[in-house]
Amino acid sequence: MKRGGMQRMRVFALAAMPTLIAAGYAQAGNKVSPAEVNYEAASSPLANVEMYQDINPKAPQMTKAEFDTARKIYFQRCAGCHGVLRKGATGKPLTPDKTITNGTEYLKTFIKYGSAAGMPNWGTSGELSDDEVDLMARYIQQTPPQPPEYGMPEMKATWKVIVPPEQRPTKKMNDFNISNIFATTLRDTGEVALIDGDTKKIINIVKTGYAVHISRLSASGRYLYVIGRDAKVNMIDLWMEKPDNVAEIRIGLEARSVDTSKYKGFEDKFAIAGSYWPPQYVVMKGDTLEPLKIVSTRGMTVDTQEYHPEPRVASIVASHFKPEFVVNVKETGKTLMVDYSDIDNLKVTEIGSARFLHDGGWDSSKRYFLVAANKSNKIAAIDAKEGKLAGLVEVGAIPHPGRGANFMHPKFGPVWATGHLGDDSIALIGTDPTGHPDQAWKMVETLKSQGGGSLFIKTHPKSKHLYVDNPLNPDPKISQSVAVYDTTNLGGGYKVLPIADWAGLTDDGAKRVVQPEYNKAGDEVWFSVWSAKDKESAVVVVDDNTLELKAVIKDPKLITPTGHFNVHNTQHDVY
Ligand code: DHE
Repeated sequence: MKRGGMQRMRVFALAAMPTLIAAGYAQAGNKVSPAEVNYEAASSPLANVEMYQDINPKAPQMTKAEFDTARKIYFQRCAGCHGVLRKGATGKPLTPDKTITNGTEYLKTFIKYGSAAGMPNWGTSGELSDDEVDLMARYIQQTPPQPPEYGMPEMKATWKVIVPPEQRPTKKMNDFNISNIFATTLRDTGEVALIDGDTKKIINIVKTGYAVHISRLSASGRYLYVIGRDAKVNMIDLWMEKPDNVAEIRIGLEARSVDTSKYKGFEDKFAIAGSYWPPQYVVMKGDTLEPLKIVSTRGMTVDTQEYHPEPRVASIVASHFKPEFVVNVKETGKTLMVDYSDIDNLKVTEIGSARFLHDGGWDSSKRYFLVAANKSNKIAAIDAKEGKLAGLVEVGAIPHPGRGANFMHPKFGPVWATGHLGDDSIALIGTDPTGHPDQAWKMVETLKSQGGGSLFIKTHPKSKHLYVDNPLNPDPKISQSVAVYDTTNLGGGYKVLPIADWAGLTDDGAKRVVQPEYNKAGDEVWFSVWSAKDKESAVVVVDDNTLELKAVIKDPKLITPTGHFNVHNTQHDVY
């Protein structure tokens, strides 16, 4: 199998596709775009986990060695869309009741040629050989192997307090302007770069988990929590002379989200992390990461009310209104308001909205959390004060806001914006039920963007600009640039900034421009220019007043930069 993964856009050989396939899945509706497949087909850490082979006499035979090879490929290529237990998510369910009925030959054609509904052409694109296609067609007829569970003993076994709280500094021991530090994800090296936002110099490169995903700040702004796809949480103390890890733990086998308690009286007290596998979340001590309470998210889906065995934990945020974490569960389509004021007698309010919940952010008042139910093409607005669903808004195809963007619309008052992975629209949603009740939880306007494949959108209370990236757009002109709107003149369209060109990279990397992030003052915007591990990447800083290039940060250690998190803006949820 060739490895190119995220860096290589797959060719969709629809012309060569047999009619049976075109008829089969195209009719099923719910098309999956190539950008989406590319986005979700990242390798899962579960590829390296040993699993039990359950022999099903009705399925084609496989040796243990064949089963293990196929399982690896499945978790590297397929699990992101079809699910760990093959129950289906973005991709169709691949459970034996369906696959055995289809039979090996049908499945082989499907895997080799792909489908009009978005299944990649794994065979004709050269990613899988004919033998591997045959192997996978037989594998998906076997009983799905279940990865092991991961409870308190496993967590405790990986938990390390590198510097105990009593040995940590009692005051800030460095001269950095901590609130303007950026934590930049170095995705493929499993590290974060801590970059001084004032001088643009790298302070430290800190080892974290595999394919590190996001960073979040403690309420005080002192501790930075980083989570990797392998579910490793690292805690970095920004008061140290050279900020570095002070504690770490592995909270599961695969994960994406972490946050910390922010309600008055609970600042820095708790951390929480949610995992994809096992489907659960864990509340930890904020200063040591000691695991305190693990809660499973397995349960019924919001719509058909059927049992789902692997509802993954997507975004988590800390409420500013109550001592609660807002935990968004993907496959069940439910938001859990987890009250951390008494974790021995845990109270959880379950708010149903729509499947498959992913990422989101607060409105400008920080009372409402807007979360993308991406396969339902909806945004759910969760009222953190009342603990209920405030609205469910129909938007474009596969909304992907990151944290979204809040600004004052000249006509409709406060709005929150999201871009989309599946189309070229930007949805503006009214968020002020008191001042603008007619617009609240409605899509008041859509803007046209450069194209689909957008992941992140950003503005700042002090800026009149709205930046929209398109890193997964198949056209390099679009994926390597960013569109900027003037929020005081939305009818004026957008200006395109050639961010990747400004980076001045000489090789032929993908140079995807990803995730706008403001500095603390709100007068600079940082972007990653993301190329493969063996290519040069960079961080480009734009002057928000002039929309001109301000700085390019390059370093041989800046390998695969993706997200960046400004301390002040992440700590205070400024976006
Ligand atoms: Fe992310 C946020 C899951 C692929 C960069 N990503 C999130 C969140 C989730 C998630 C659940 C919300 C966390 C929160 O707020 O608590 N991401 C996933 C996936 O499941 C997916 C689709 C595939 C995978 O296998 O991981 C995926 N994500 C990516 C990427 O390919 C990106 C572009 C590059 C990378 O670093 O891997 C990427 N995701 C990000 C970033 C955020 C994020 C930068 C945080 C945005 C923010 O502003 O807070």
